Amino acid sequence: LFCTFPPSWQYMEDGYVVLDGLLTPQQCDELRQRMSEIVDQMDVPAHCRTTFSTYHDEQLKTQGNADYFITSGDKIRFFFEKGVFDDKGEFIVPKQRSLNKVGHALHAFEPLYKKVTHSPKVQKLGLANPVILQSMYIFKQPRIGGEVTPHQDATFLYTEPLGRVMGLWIALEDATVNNGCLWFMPGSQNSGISRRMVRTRQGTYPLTDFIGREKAYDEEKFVAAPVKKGGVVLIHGEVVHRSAENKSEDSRHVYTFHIMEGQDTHWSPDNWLQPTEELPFPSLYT
Ligand code: AKG
Repeated sequence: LFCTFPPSWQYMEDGYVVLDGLLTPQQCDELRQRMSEIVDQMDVPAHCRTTFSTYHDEQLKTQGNADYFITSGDKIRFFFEKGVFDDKGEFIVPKQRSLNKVGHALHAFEPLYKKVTHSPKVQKLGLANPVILQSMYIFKQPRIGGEVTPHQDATFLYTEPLGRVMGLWIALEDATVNNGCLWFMPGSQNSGISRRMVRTRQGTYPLTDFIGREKAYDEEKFVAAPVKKGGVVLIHGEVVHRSAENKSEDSRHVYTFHIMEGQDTHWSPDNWLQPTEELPFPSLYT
């Protein structure tokens, strides 16, 4: 992936780079404020409300979960932390503290998010035919924000050739070692991918499966990437990264989205995420 905006040698060398000041603190606060309104108004999905007293109910709930996820590419949907509902589907934590993430089309349907995604600074990345694949708001809630195990984004967003996907991960609050910042294995973007998530045959459950396995990575090879509020991490699609649980009292909100260089790139029809009539992958330049 060729870029002119970032100090690209570091991105090429390490597979990621942290850049300060993509957004002003005020822009970060506006995005957070808007998300707080979205959460206030959210409809909790039915499968989260289903009580599972029998094996059959549990199956239905699992399938509901899978359907809700796989059709979320062109919608704004809600994904929760574990243990935030009681067995009747009522919140046992404050609603605003219950979510793991919101995804995957904030960039298309929420004007403030759309504006940031297509902002001049992002357009200066210098890609030929960039398209936006997906977007997420990740909360990493105080005390209950779950860990994200080591992975490569190309596991979920596979292209041929590889090397055409970049994540932008924008800190809307300071992301620190304490509240669950990202950790990277520098240089790990150069060895291909170890695992792919693929759609299974239509009409069968589960809806997705993995080909291959994540490797066992040496903990010591990961380097923390703290980011100041308003800063961004550019993430190569094949760099191995993770984030720890958030056991602190501070949240760690981020807005993140993925761009693909669409020129001479084949988007895999086996990926969970597919462009739809409702939302073809929009060009970064529109
Ligand atoms: C991803 O979305 O690929 C991440 O690794 C995000 C992890 C996080 O925000 O903690």
